[in-house]
This record gives sequence, C-alpha cells and structure tokens, in this order.
Amino acid sequence: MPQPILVAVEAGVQTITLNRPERLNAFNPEMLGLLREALARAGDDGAVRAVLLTGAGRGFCAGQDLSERDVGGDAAIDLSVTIESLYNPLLRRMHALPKPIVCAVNGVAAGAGANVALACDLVLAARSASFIQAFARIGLVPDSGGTWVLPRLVGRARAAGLALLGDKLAAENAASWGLIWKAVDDDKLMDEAGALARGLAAGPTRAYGLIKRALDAAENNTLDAQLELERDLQRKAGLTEDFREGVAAFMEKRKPNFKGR
Ligand code: T3D
Repeated sequence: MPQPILVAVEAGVQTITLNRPERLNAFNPEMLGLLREALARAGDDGAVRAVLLTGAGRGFCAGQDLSERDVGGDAAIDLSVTIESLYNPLLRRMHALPKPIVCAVNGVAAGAGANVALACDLVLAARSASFIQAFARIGLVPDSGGTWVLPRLVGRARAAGLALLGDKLAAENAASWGLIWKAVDDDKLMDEAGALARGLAAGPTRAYGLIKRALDAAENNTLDAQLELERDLQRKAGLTEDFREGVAAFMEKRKPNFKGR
C-alpha cells in the first residue's frame, strides 16, 4: 500500500508530500493523522527548521475524500465529529508550529485542501494551480479555518464571493488578491519553494516562531495589546544566540550563520 503522505528531511527542511494522487490527494482519516504527526515531529526535532508541504501528481489536495461519506442511507451524518477530531487539531497544530511552513501548491486545492494550504506561512502556487472553496457546491460551510482566514486575507466581499459561489480562483488571481505569496511557472515551483524553505531553514528559527505568534495574535489584539506583546516577544528574540550572530554579521559585513538558537 502506498503511504498517504511521504516525509523526508534534508538541509533542515521537512518535506511533506500528500500522496493519494489518484484521488487528487483527498484527505482520509489516516492521512490527516499522519500529517498531524509529521508536523508534531517537525516541531520537536531540532534538526528541522522549516516545513515544505506539497502534493503528488496533478493536484495539491481535493479536500475531504467524499467517497468516505455514506450519503445513501437515512442515518444522520454528524460531520462535527471529523472536524473536531481530525481537521481542527491539524489546523491548530499548523498555526502553533514555531517554525515556518512553506506550501507549494502544485495543482488544484479544493475544500479543506485549499484551507490547509492557506494555513501555511508562505504559499507559492504553480500558475496552473487553482483554489476552490468547494464546500457550498456540496451543501457545506468552509471549514479548516476558511471562514477565519478568507476575510482576513482578501476582505469580506471577496471572501463571500469565494465561499458562496465556490468558483475556481486561478493562482495568478490568488496572488494579486493577496490570498497567497506568489504564483510561479509550473516548472519552477518546486525549485523556488525548495529554495525558499532551505533559506528559512538557515534563518533565525526562534525569531520566525515569535513572528508567527505576533501575526496570529494581531488578528484579535488592540494596538496597545500588540505593542505589549511585541515588547515581550522582542525580549525573547533579543536573548537568542541568533540575534547576537545577526548583529555581529552585520557589523562584520558578512552573511550571518544562524543556528536556530
Ligand atoms: O466530511 C467531512 O468530514 C467534513 C469536512 C469537509 C472538508 C471538505 O474538504 S468538503 C469539500 C470536499 N471536496 C470537494 O468537494 C471537491 C471535490 N472535487 C472536485 O470538485 C474536483 O475533483 C476538483 C475541482 C477538485 C478537480 O476537478 P478535476 O476535473 O480536475 O478532477 P476530477 O476528475 O474531478 O477528479 C479526479 C479524480 O479524483 C476523480 O476520480 P476518478 O473519477 O478518476 O476515479 C475524482 O472522483 C477524484 N476526487 C476528486 N476530489 C475528490 C475525489 N475523490 C474523493 N473525494 C474528493 N474530494
């Protein structure tokens, strides 16, 4: 049986490849569990300083595997169970990971697949890729943080259009709307995303983790609360070896050699 996700660590980057290409990498419970475990290992392993998430084959991820939903009978289907036990813990783990996650969206990203991509810190997409909030097409509500992240990234009007209509948004438009970091030529995607992830893996890991915390907190904080948080996080950053190295390298006009400590 092929593994539903592939994990490899090289040059400080843990690459996670969603690997059910015959189903456009649609999520099943095993895959969601393994993805969550891989992210937990990335968090714990000092040798991992960045994560790169991508998909095998022509799609990134088509969201929940719909063939697992028995809609033929009369029995009520309580979707809150999988949301609570599988999707929400995954999304929380992605946001809490104190290391940067780069996403290389190699093809269509639909439903929860789109929102898992959007939960990454830097999202690159192949020009041929697209994003689809497919939920309303099948009578559902965007989950996996979709209703949280969409209005924040693109504003209410565009979020409503994407969520209510479930139309395909091409990578180029996703980039110009500010939904993702950038769209790149298909044949350059993995090289560019890999270089970005390796660059982050050689960066000040602790500072990156603190930056993620600050950006997440800013969603709900007042300016005063955020200024106080920045003070506290800057204190932590200032106590790292990487801060000393960064300043020393600047003064000595050389490239910093960050250790992630
Ligand atoms: O249930 C819960 O726990 C609640 C949580 C929900 C989270 C969600 O993600 S809900 C949203 C689920 N996803 C969708 O509704 C998207 C369904 N897929 C599509 O709309 C289309 O496949 C795409 C627009 C993504 C791509 O279209 P296209 O034309 O490029 O490919 P295709 O031919 O539709 O798909 C290729 C194969 O993948 C096909 O199988 P086949 O016919 O070759 O054997 C198709 O059935 C399969 N596939 C695609 N998406 C899914 C899927 N199989 C199962 N589940 C899928 N989501």
